[in-house]
Amino acid sequence: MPMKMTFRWYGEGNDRIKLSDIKQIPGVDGIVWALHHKMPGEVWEESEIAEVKRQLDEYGFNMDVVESVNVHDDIKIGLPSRDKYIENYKTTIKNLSKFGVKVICYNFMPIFDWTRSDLFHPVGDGSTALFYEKNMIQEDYNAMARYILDFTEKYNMSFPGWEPERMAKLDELFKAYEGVDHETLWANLKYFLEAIMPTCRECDIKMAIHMDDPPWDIFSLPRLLVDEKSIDRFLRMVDDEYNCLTLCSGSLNANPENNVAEIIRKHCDRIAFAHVRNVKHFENGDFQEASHRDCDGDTGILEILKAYHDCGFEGYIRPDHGRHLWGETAGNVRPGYGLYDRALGIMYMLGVWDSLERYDG
Ligand SMILES: [Mn+2]
Repeated sequence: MPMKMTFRWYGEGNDRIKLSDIKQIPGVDGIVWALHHKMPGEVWEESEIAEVKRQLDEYGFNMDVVESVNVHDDIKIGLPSRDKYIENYKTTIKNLSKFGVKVICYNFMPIFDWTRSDLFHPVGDGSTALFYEKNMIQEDYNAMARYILDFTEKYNMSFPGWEPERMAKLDELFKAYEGVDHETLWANLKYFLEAIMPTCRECDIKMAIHMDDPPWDIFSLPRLLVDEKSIDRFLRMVDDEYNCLTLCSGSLNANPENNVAEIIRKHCDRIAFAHVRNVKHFENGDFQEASHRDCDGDTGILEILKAYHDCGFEGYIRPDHGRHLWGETAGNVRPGYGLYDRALGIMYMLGVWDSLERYDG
């Protein structure tokens, strides 16, 4: 069984890319999907899942991977109301299992999901890509939230983890997280996972936590999944085959100290889902996302693919973000999620993989 190539799609009416376009990318078997209208904590109903299944069936795509079922803030903060939301999460897991879902990607980042300071930064060849300017993301969380929310409002687009309903209450949220330090957050993550592991086993669904992006604390909020040591701790903390990783090479390698290929070799059996992305570092700590070609960034894409291949990786894989190309621009493309560069990324990854299969035993 080889690795399984997938492509992230935001759903009918929410993504300009059509399933019929994705169908023309060689090697894609599955769509990484979600019910993006759902707020964290809500139960995903069978009828809603069935509707997506109907759409994917038409093109012969599987729906094995969901990204994301977001975790309610009360679970991360550790409020008494968390048990109610954990019950809802279990119901969602059970409903998803009825449609053959195998992996749930999620994250445990307080308040903010992925964070960037420029969504359309020039790459230098006429294309643009996501950019992180370290100095801009220090103190003023409102300024950064404003930048992202202005964008989503202007282009009538919502980003997972950046729900306007949640962002409107930003000061309140920061207050609620007061006192939640690294150790509290670890304990709350453990509580959540131990509560849902029996359901995951019963439903044969792996929970695959996404790395924190970027992999360091921002705005004094603790972040946990940031390097090899924290990944070791996470896997040991709940040592269960259903407690897995979404190993995101781009997120981890935003810190140049992280050797992604080494982490893959160490924990391949617990990686349920691989995000492959290339990042270019700047000396002052800024970083920019790059094409998947190894030499276009510093992440070591060839080493990463070789590590997966050597380990006999059979999990799900997808190109993570891409640059915006060939007319893709603010207003007609989801930042990081255009069609073209992700399709090029797939062809690069499959090219490397096919060569490894043939010439590298
Ligand atoms: Mn990722």
